[in-house]
Amino acid sequence: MTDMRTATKLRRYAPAVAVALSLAFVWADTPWAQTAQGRVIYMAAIEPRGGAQQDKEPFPQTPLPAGDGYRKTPPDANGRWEVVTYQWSPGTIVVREGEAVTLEIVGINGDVHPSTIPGIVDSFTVKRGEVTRVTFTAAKPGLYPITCTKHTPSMQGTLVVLPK
Ligand SMILES: [Cu+2]
Repeated sequence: MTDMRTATKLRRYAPAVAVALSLAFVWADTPWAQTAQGRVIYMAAIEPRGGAQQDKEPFPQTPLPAGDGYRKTPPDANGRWEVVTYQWSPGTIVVREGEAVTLEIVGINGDVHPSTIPGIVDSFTVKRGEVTRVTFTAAKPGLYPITCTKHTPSMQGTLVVLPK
């Protein structure tokens, strides 16, 4: 009889339990539930841009270094030329050995940035209009490049891990 009653109760509460479980999963998926760990360092993928009128400032013929990190466009129909570069902002970040760190990186310019911090984080991707959180504990002091493998060579920052 006890088993029967338990089974009836389970059947009665099953829908409520299902709703509670699905709400819990929805909540876990919302950005404000994804708590950052340790110290949060805010970064952005940016694309500083400059340009000039050909008649005032001639288009520099010297090519920029190869790689998608630099782009120079010759004068358009109105005589305006432009130059851009992709970068991390800030370019240098400093943490302490043993510190738990979260990089919260927003994509501002460029559709996608496939990236790595060799020896610290194998790979992560920053997308425009989204925030990517990269969490790690800096185990060993040293200098580590923060590299976007698409926008070479300019989109490379430095992670400085200070000894304790
Ligand atoms: Cu990039």
